[in-house]
Order: sequence, then structure tokens, then C-alpha cells
Amino acid sequence: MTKIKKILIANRGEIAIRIMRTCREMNIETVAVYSEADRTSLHVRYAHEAYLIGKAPSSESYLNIEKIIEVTKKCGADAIHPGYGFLSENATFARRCNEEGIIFIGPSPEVIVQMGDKIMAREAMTKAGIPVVPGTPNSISDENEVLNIIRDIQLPIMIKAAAGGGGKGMRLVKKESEIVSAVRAARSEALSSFGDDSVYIEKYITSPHHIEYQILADQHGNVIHLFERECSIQRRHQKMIEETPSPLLTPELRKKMGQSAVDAAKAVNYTGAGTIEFLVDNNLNYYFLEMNTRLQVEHPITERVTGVDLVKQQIKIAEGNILEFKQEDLYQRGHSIECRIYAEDPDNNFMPSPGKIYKISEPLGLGVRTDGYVYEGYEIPIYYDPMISKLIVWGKNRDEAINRMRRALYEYKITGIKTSIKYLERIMGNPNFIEGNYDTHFIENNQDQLMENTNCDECSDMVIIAAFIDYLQKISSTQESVKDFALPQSRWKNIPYINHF
Ligand code: MV4
Repeated sequence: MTKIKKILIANRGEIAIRIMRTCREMNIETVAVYSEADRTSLHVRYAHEAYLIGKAPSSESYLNIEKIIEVTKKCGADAIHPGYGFLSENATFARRCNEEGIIFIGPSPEVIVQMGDKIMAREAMTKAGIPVVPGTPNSISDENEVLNIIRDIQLPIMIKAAAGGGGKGMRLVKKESEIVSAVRAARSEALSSFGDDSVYIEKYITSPHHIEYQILADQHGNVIHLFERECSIQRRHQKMIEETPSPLLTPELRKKMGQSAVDAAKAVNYTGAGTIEFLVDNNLNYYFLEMNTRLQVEHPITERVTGVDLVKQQIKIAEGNILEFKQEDLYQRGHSIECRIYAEDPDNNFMPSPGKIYKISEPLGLGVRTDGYVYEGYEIPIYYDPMISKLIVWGKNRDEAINRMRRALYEYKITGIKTSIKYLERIMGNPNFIEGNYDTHFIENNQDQLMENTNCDECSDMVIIAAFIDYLQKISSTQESVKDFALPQSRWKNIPYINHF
């Protein structure tokens, strides 16, 4: 067993700060690395030490393996936490860390390779007796193979890149005549995105739920799950809202899928924190989809209902400790929801809206957590992900959590840039969402209601106040909008909060 004393965080933004917060609580020194675009970033100021590693594009900074290794050795850190994105699922990076005697806070390079290749992952899960989506066990070499397979599994099917994930190199095929062009399109997209054109086939699951399980595995063969996260609400493969428990699962199914997640991790000798993704169809059949070998963006909702600090557990596992919980020790207390706040304009096709934050006031109060990194006067760089913050709430049940999220979104004020906050408010007020009646097609199925821009023009006193503020703005020297900051944000058709008492 090694006691980790100093960790280099090979990441930026909210997740770098999230990791460093736990390090401080564990008396571990923190080292930040940053690009030229991140000189004024908060993660640089939060760390005990910080090193400039290159130019703004991630390929010249946050993805520069040798530079990051060099800084780690120079500053004497014993471990690297990769966060999510960037190098977090890069087997070469994990291997280079091991070679240099640096602890990589994550699984082995072997399992990163195995789970990164979706065909290998499907094979391992099939062997372990985990239900996988019906499809091909190998990559397909020509279109005739596809014709044979659809006799078995029937159309529609999905053609997926072996090196893919997250929607890239994926094609839906509904008609036999589309096969040739779809295979070709998937292949060329896979080649240009991943440098590997192998593709395989899966039966298309219509209107599935995307439900994932958090697992923790120590280096001594102990594996536990920390229940599920319902991640079906996403737009173009970008998640917007996650919640736990899932409104769909029964206690029996929750337990069964949890056991499958544990079996999946054991089958590949997994170590560290990981996530098993499943698709769940309308008849509550579930299928293994992929395994993510990193800490995920949405991990805080799991932390909130289980009481477990996942970053702390990652560090303790990396030190060689035995897991401190047994499965029976864990339960879900109440309900947690996360909304991702993006610097995007929901009323202009979610166009990125980088720029300078003029004013920011974040929600506080009972059951509210924000994981963010922006501050007043901060200029969001164009080079990285547009997610600027995560708003996480807890309630004793789902209704209370929804009401609390609506209250917190109402309190959240950001001016200077456009954000997804008002769109998230509309989702929280959407009757289908409130009923828990949604799947992966929620956004497209509710588009008309969600795009409605219902500002507070019903409230006549607000119109008067708005006019007055406009006048004040005209006579004041500032160019920034005082109006956005002073007025309550739009409420979706003024739907009252759920009465659950
Ligand atoms: C699927 C599917 C239906 N059937 N596979 C999208 C991202 C990638 N990780 C897998 N994805 C899907 N794979 C089969 N066999 C539907 C999706 C999918 C989806 C999955 C999770 C969350 C949102 C989604 C939105 C559209 C399609």
C-alpha cells in the first residue's frame, strides 16, 4: 500500500476543481496544469502548484502525454488524476504513467483497451453471461454479411464503429436498400474519427432508456455497485439531465441490473471507478451497451443519494486499500437530479455562446450543490467544452427534487453569455418529465413545448419593471444587460410546483 501525498490533475474546468476539493480534504497536495487559454482559470488558482503546459488547443496541452509526465516528475507528484475527457480513457497515457512509476488514478491500460473496443467489450460481456444487444460478434467485412444477419435479427439495425462510443460512426438502417450506403458512411466516419474503420451490427432498440450503473472495484477483487443513473434526457448525444433513482426501474430490476454491473466489472478484472451503460427497452429487457472506464460528469447524483465521495474512493483504491463498504451497506436515500449548464443559446439552435461572464449568482440553500468553475469577469475560452457548471439537487422524493431544481434554476443568474438555464426550466416544468414519462427521444418528442419561449409577459407588473430597467440601462454607462439579472427568468407556462405534501 502506498500513501498518495501529491496528485497532478491532468484536466481543467469544473472537474479539476471537483477533484482538488477532495484532495484538500484528504491532506493531499494538488498540482494543476493549464494551457495558455487557461491562465485565468480557477483550477489554476485552487491548486497548490500550477504549471503551463502549452498552447490553447487541447492537442498541444491537455492531450500532450509526454509534457504532462515531465511536469509530474518535476514536481514530485505520486499520482495523476485524469478527470473525464482528455486523457482519461487513453491506454497509452495510463501505460506511460505505469512505466514512469506514477500512479494512474483509473483502471489498467489493458482494461481501457478492452472496453474501448466495443466488439471486444461485447465479447467479454457475452462470455460473462451479461445480456448484450443482439448483433454480430465480430466486425463485418462486407455487405452480404449484413444481409445474412438481418434474416436473424430483423431490421431496423444499427451499424456502429468498434472504436466508437457517444454516437460517432453510428448509422440507423431501416430499409434493406440503405445498407450499402450506411455501412460505407459509418466506416468512413469511423476512419476519420478514430483511425479504425471496423464496424459491427446491433439490433436497433426502439425508444430505449439509457440507464448506467456506477461501480467501484478495488485491487483485491472486491466489486460493488452504487446503483443507477437515468441518463435518457440528452440532445444529439449530449446529456442534459440525469437523475437517480430511475423512475423506470422496479426494485427487482434494479437489483438484477446491479448484479449484472458487478459481474461485468469482475469479468474484466476491473479496478477503480467505472460505469456500465445499459439500454432498457419498453418491456424492461436490459442490454449491455458500453463500459466507461472513467469518472463521469454525472457522478455527483450518485454521491448525493449514497453518501459516497467517489473521488475519495478512486484515490483509496489507487493506494491499494480494500473497499470500505460491502454491497449491503449501500442504499439510495431520497432522489437526486443534475442539470448541466452549458454556455449555449437554446433559442438559437444551441449555438455555443463563449464570452465574458458579466454577473453570476449561483443558487444555494437546502439540498443544492453546484460544481462549476466560472466567476464574474471570467472569459470562457472557445477551445473547450461549453459546459460551465452542474447543478445538483437532492429531495426526499422525486417530486421534492424537481421542485427544488426548479427553485434553484430560478435563482441561477448568469449574464454576459447565453446559457441553457431557461431551457432546463422548461424541461423541469414539462408534464411528461414530471410524470417520469420519458425515454431517449424525450427532447425530439417534446420539441414544440420545449422551444416555446414563454417569458413573463403575462405578469404585467414585470413588464413595467422591465421597461423601467430598460430606461435605466439606456441612461447608465454600462453596455451589459441589467435586465436579465433583475428579472425572474421565464417559467414554463407558469406551471405551479408539484404539491406533494
Ligand atoms: C443504440 C440505440 C438503439 N439500439 N444501440 C447512442 C450513443 C451510443 N453510445 C449508443 N447510442 C444508441 N445505441 C442500439 N442497438 C440507441 C442509441 C441512442 C441513445 C443511447 C443513449 C442515450 C441517448 C441516445 C440517443 C439516441 C440513440
